Amino acid sequence: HFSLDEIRTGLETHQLVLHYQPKVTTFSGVMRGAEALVRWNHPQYGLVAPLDFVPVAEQGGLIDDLTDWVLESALRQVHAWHARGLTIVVAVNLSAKSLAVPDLADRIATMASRIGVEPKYLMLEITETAVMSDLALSLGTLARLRLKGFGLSIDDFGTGFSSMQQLSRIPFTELKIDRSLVHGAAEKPHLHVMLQSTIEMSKKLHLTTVAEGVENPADWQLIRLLGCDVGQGFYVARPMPGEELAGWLKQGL
Ligand code: G
Ligand code: G
Ligand code: NA
Ligand code: MN
Repeated sequence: HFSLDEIRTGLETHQLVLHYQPKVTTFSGVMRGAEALVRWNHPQYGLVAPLDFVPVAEQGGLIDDLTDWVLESALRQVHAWHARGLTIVVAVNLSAKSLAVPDLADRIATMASRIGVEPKYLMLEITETAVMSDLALSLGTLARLRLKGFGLSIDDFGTGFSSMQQLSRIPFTELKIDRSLVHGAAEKPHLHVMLQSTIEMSKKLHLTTVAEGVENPADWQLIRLLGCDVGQGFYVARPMPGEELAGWLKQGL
């Protein structure tokens, strides 16, 4: 595992990269957006997965610098896509630790305006567990982000224990159903039932519903049938470098 100093050096020497995974409308197959996923292009170990360094950055107080780098890069990328006529929304993952910093909403708004991206083209993904672990602390930041016009997505939904009542207090615009409820749902009745009721609840809360971890055509057909708005997963596309996305789009699903 990596030390905080190694990660800081990686960040400062421009070794981090973002890959983007398409989020596609189930109805028409049109790409709605893309989720930015950080990787560390390590000189010795090659592409290192976020789980091998993001938690260390969170523990060691480096997460705000890392998040700023991710936001800056993702906003520049979405600006470049827009300039080429590709009007999509970019999604960035926020950790619970970043939400606790009071000026986060202002920092993001300043950055987006400097780069020239309207708030509606940035979606912030926050896991259900991160939000619920300290709702009082996160709520202010989330409300400010929403007021400024950024999208808010509740990520990995279905792995935590939040109630519909709690959810309705947070100004989310999107709900992403965790892949543990999606993968294999076409063949497993218990998953099918949980997926269906989660989609129904999301619709009652007027949220855009996204299924993540769609890996095969049967699960893709099922989420369409159940009225899930958007799908994401290896069946649609793997995360890819930003420059490859336009080419992938041209090729079609
Ligand atoms: O891309 P991959 O499946 O390896 O991502 C694993 C986990 O790392 C996911 O839970 C994802 O949300 C998280 N992750 C990816 N990119 C970022 C990032 O830029 N910031 C934070 N905080 N988490 C990220
Ligand atoms: O927790 P989060 O939703 O941010 O996780 C995103 C991670 O899930 C990324 O690391 C991405 O590589 C991974 N991922 C994306 N699509 C699929 C899929 O269809 N199946 C599996 N198992 N993982 C996926
Ligand atoms: Na995510
Ligand atoms: Mn997820």
